[in-house]
Amino acid sequence: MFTNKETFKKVFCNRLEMLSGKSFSESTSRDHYNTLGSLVREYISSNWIQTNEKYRSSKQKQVYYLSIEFLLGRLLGNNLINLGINQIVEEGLLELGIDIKNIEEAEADAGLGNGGLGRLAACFLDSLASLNLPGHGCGIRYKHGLFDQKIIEGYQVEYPEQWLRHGNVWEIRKSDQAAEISFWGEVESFYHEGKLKFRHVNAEKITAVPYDIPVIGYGTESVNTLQLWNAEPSPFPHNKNILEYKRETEAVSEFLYPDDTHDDGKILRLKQQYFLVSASLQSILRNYKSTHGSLEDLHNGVAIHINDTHPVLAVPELMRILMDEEGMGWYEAWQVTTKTISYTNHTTLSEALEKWPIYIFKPLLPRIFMIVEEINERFCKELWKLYPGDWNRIENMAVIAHGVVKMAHLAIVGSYSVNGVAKLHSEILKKREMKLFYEVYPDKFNNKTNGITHRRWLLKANPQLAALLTETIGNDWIYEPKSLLELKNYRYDPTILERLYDVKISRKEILAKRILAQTGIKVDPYSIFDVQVKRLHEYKRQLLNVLHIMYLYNRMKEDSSFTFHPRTFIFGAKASPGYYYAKKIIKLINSVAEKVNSDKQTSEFLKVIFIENYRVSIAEDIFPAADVSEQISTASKEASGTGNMKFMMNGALTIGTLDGANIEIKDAVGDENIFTFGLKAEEVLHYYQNGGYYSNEYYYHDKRISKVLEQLINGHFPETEGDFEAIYDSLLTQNDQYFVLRDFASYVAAQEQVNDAYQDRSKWLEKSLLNIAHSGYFSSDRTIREYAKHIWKIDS
Ligand code: 26V
Repeated sequence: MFTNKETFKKVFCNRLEMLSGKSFSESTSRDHYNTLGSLVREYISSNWIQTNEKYRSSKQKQVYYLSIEFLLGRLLGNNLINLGINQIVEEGLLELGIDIKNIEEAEADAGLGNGGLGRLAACFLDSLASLNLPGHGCGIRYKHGLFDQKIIEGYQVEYPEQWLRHGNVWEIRKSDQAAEISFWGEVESFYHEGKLKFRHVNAEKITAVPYDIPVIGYGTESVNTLQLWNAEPSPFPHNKNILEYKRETEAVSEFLYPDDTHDDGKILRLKQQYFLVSASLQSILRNYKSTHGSLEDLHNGVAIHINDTHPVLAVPELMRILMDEEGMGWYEAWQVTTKTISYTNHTTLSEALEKWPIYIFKPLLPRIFMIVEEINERFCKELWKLYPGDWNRIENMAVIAHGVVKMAHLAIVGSYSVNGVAKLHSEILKKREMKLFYEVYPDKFNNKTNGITHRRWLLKANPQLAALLTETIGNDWIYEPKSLLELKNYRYDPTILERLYDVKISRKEILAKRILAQTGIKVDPYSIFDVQVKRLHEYKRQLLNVLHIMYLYNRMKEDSSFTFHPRTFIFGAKASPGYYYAKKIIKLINSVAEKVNSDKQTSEFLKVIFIENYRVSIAEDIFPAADVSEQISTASKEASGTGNMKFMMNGALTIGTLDGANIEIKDAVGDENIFTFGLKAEEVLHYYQNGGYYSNEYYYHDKRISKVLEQLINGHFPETEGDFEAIYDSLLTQNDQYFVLRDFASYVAAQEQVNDAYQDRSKWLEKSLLNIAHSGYFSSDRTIREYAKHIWKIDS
């Protein structure tokens, strides 16, 4: 059906009528989207079946990537490109008078993630399939993804997201493969053939129903699977109120990451984690057993990867199944488990490290808790042998201590590989956060620097740049992104550099149009587009960016001869709904935007834009349009970052701290092609350990700082009624935990370098070209090859 335009058009029109029950002229973009989606799904269905057949018959080792988040975004455009049918489809539709862009816009983003961690999982799926590797995702089919953000009078307001409202063409419900998940109840012991055994009784059961989504690789025939679990009432409910039971059950897959400030929210989140793990393991083991029989050699046929600690209950759950259902003894089960499970850590922020209170964990998951207790006891005994008498150390390393279960400790003890996501982050894990564990298990620890799929973030998001690259260096880079290095040969070629400039301008025009439509503000595509898009968090220091803008504005007002190359500062950020302080920063960005954009004296030079509801689909219009990439976290805090790589690949220059993968970006492009500033990780960590930082000193000694800080509280922003006092206090009274004032002067200086560098157009373009040329290393294909070879031991 996709072999030529004529056949495609015919099939499309027939299917459209059949599916929508409308004539062509009555049909809408959504009808077109559903039609095209269903044709694509049908087109790949035999490959999907054959891939599964092949995996079964060859007994090839499979990887299962367990993740509480998969931030997929839209699938249609990517699937068409990966199948190599985008051109036929686009042209065919055009002949029917349909613009494919409108069809793509009809697809809702699958926003089943908060940010970096969830998007990484989505990039990994694309790379696994494109490298022909047998790797599958296991997740939760949340009814509502990450909230929709509206900005009302400068404040963030959240609305429930509704991606499934119009159905989902990509999923197939597999009710015959449902699994039962048990909560609450008690554990009963009994003897069987002379052995002490345990069983979970009086449990409340819920049903997990899988929805399969095909994961289509670029130019390959294999189609992998993302299996998302939906929580539904079991046909055999517990003896409780049926309505209450239904409501509680459905809540398990209703929302991504429910608020866990209260115990109710905590229970729900732990339920989600066990739900994902238990359903996925039942399915993985059922498949494995159907081809291999016994589970003794599970680790030779299956690798289970846990994306952060959220799925770490895979450790005790696998133990439970192997012992209680398969009859293995502890030792044998532990060998199999710890050879099967591997773990990635994504943050060292202590507030993000999961700890579950026993009073919540034990009643909800009584048998799992027993197993965790046993893991803890055996682990502590081992430690006692290694460090006799060192109570302090053992207490610090225990899986259960002071009334909580430490999920990161369980992950390290229960897995064979622990990796960080950038060189610096992995070193910090080994030398600081997980030092004690590194001493016991030096061989478990390794680094896998993150990556992004160049297919979505370059080939699809920036077809203008992709075409220029292919014309210049051929299309090898699509298959082997390291070939982008070829581009270096053109660094002094004025024709190529000017074409690169034209591409950038054309992408800035596209974004400018979107901004105009959304905000009514006209931005100049010839200004520098300086962009910070990411979750709003104090450590990411959007505040440093805004304070710098306030300073630029002040200087212009004080001194009319002070000018610079016009700059458009663009922000996109969602704050966690309960994160009071982060919401104040969003309000501040919007207040500054209002002031600056409405001032005729400055608005030729300075514009500030807050893009509402930042998400994957909008990101695809933002990265290609950026000149400057803001990666300004407090050094040591950003584990890796992946937005930094998306900007780089689209030719933006980074202004950043030596944090996360910024360091590796700098090593790749060279000092002249990046703007770094600020404290180093060592210095930050030294301050944390030894004190010695007094933010007041910076306030008193730097007039630029005192002026902007006073403006937060002196009525400079009318009608903000004390909104920014919390920011003022955190910087001064609470001594500025993220070193915003400490790095301010150095950030201003780096921004001046950016401005100066932009004046020399060909030099800037050369830097931009070199960033693109070196971005191949940051393709998730490289990352996935490393995971496949060194951790999972899988082949295509
Ligand atoms: C979670 C939370 C939750 C509670 C309060 C504060 C807080 C702060 C941070 C987080 C992040 C959790 C894990 C995460 O998303 N890490 C991100 O993973 C990306 C992919 O590896 C990486 O690029 C980012 O640097 C890292 O922050």
